[in-house]
This record gives sequence, structure tokens and C-alpha cells, in this order.
Amino acid sequence: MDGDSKSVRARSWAEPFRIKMVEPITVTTREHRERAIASAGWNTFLLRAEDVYIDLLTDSGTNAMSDRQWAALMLGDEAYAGSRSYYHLEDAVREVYGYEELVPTHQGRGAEHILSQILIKPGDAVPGNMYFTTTRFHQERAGGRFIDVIVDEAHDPASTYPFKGNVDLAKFQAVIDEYGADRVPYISVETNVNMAGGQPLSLANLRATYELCRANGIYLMLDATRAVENAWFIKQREPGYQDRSVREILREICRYSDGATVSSKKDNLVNIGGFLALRDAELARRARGLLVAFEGLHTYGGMSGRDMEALAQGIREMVETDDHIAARIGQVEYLGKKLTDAGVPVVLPIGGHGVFLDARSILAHIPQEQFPAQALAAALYVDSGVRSMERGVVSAGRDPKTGENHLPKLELVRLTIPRRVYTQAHMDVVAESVIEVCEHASEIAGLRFTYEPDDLRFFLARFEPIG
Ligand code: PLI
Repeated sequence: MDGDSKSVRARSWAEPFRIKMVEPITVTTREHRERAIASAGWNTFLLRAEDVYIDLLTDSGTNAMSDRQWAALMLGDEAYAGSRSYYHLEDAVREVYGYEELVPTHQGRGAEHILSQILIKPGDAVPGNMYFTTTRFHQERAGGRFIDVIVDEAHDPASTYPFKGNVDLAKFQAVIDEYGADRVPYISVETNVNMAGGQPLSLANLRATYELCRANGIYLMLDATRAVENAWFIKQREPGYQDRSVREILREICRYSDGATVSSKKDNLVNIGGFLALRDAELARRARGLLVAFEGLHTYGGMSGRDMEALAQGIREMVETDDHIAARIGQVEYLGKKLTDAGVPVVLPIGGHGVFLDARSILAHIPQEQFPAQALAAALYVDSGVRSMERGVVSAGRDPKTGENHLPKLELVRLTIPRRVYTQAHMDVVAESVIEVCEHASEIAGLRFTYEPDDLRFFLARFEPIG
């Protein structure tokens, strides 16, 4: 049967690239890993990367760059002011995202810092479709109060609602009613919501949210860090978008916003970088005023010229065709399906940047105050050298007013897939290890803090097993 025949059999997809350079990784012994996790205080952030076999800590800054990006590095213009590479980046952001004003930053949290400082006044409310750690930190540091307005389905790992990233408009309206529109400077709308499990919002919901914003004089600021992944899900799930390219859908997402913060370490296919993009020239002027104090001059903002060249190329490449994003999310789905077929409870539907294990259900014998997801991530590392990340009560931190732990409904371990880095064989090894660890879940003990940092505690906290 030739390739053009009208066969209805499903065909496999494959990565739209071949591998030109490799980086060796080594597998360690179980004894080695037991020592390593103990000296890391049971926190996978504190492991040395060389003690890790398959590194699924994060998809942030762990991308493999293309030959064209490596070539672009050589063209970097390292001028302190007015670098040619800055203007290349500005062109790419205007062309692909459609924002006129570019404020470059060293990474996403740099952009969040500047945005929070220019827009939030002490006592303001900042609604958002679920918190992200650094985003909420900067909003609270500026005196704002983050209020979660995501749909209820997002908090239920088993719900298969296709747009778990949607804003609940009634919750958003309630914030406006309670605080008054003048105390709500902007709503922060994250694409493909990270903490919900990489879950998309629909264009219909974004459009309605934007209309509510306009009616009340409130800005809609996107966290467009994973907007391309969101665009892919819109193409798959939202009626009317099946024949549109991801590039076109991305432009439409940005159309319903006043600006965006972006960590370029994800969708944009680079290892470092980020930006704040805006429509309003006056807001951008204020942002640049702070930028020169905290990040760098307005034409580099913490990036080198070569970083900006690689980023400009990455931005074009991520939407050049839909093949890249199809394969990227296809690989995540491949791992997710292996786990669901084996009965492992994960966040459904499988998300865009990783598979999220439901630690609350896997380790039902460990109360949330004893950090089940943290304990599961450590156990997975000891089993196979696979590094994952806690996304539960440790990441959620404490309420700055009451000092009490936030107790999120989602107590998850994130298996985050770097872009263009691992093969399906790596995914098979990961799945086998997760299944094995789940089979022995009752042997895993809870943890307690031996060191708890005040802010963003998940990065540097240390633990010890209880009992
Ligand atoms: O890590 P940064 O500073 O480049 O970006 C911060 C940031 C902002 N928004 C979102 C949705 C993120 O996911 C994000 C960073 N995420 C990390 C580091 C992660 O591991 O998911």
C-alpha cells in the first residue's frame, strides 16, 4: 500500500529533526542515589545534575537549540547600546506575537518584576487563572493580593474538561465587585497553565475575559510563556480552529491582551532570556525606566547579543510549521498514555509540557502536611535517577498574612519534558520507573522540613524522612 492510498490506519509521527550532536548521560547505582538525595535534603532542586540520569525537573532553559540557532549565536552584536541583535529580536516579537513594544529581560521573572512594579499599588487585587510561584511572588512583593479565578475543573486532577486553564468569569466579576475596578490593575492570564498540569484556555474564554476587562478599564496581561503549546490545544479542541496554523492561533491569542510576560526558556527554544511585550508606548516607557535599574539597558535587558540572536531565531522556529509543536506535545502524550494504561493516576487531560503524577492519590497514606509529592519525587529519583519536581504544598508556600501553609488541592509531581532533548526510549525508562515506584508506594514515608526558606521555599528547602 503506498503512502497516498486512502488507508484509515493511524500512522505514527516522528520528530521533525535528526540528531547532529550528542551529550553523554550516565546511570548511577541505587546506593549512589540514596547518598545523593540525602545530601540534597530530599529536594530534587539540590541534586547535582551529574547525579541525574534523565532530567525531567523542568522544561525551562533545558531546550536543545537547532543548528540555525547555534549559527545565529555567532552573529550576536555585543554592543552595549543599540545592538543589531536587539532589533532582530524586536522584529521577531512584532512578527510572531504582534506586540509593538519590546522590553527584554534576563528571563521571565525579570519581566514579572517590572510589570508588577509599574502596575500594582499596595492593596490592589490581581486576579489570575491559578498562581505561578514567581508571578505571585512579584505581585505580592509589589503590595498586591493574588486571587485565583480559574475554573473549578482545574483543581480536580481527574476532570477531563478540555480547557482547564479557562478563567471563571463569575469569579473574576466577583473580584471586580469586591475591590472596585480601580483597585484591579490587571488580570494575569496564563496560557497553558503550568500549575494546573499544562492545561490550555480557549480563545472563546480569552475573548470574553478581554471584553470584561475592557468594560471595566482593567488590563489583560498574558503570561505567554507556553502560548504555542496552548495554541496547539486550541487547534485540536476548539471548534473552528482545525484548519488554522498554530502561528495564526498564537497571533489571535495575543490580540486579546494588552501585553505579555514571556519566559523564553520554554516555547522560545533557548536556554536563557525573556521579555515583557506591550502595546501601550507610555507603559513601555515606564517599564524601561525600571529596566535600566534592575535588568540592563533597554536594548539588552540582561541578555547578551548572542542570546538575543538565538532567541529571535527560536521565536520564528517554534511556529515555522506545526510539526515542531505536534512532535513536542506528542512526546508528552506518549509518556502520559504509558502511565494511564498502567493505571497510574495523573492529571487529565495530559498537559503540554509534562505529565503530572497525582501524589495525593498515589501516597494516600501521607498527609499533605508531610509533603507527599516531595517524597514521591525523591523516591522516583532513588529508583532510577529520573529527576522530577514537586508541585504541591511545598511550592504553594505560606499565606503572607496568616503565615499558614497554602494547601492546594493539587499535590503533584511534575515529569517535565525538555524540548528536542530526549527520545521515546527515555520515556519508556521513565514510565517503567514510575510504575515500579507506584507499586511500592506504601513503603514511602512522609517528610518534614529541616530548613524552610521564607520566600519561594521549594527551591532551597531541605527535608528529612519522618520515622
Ligand atoms: O524561570 P523564568 O524566570 O524564566 O520564568 C518564570 C515563569 C513564569 N511563568 C511561567 C508560567 C513559568 O512556568 C515560569 C517558570 N517556570 C519554571 C522555572 C518551571 O520550571 O516551570
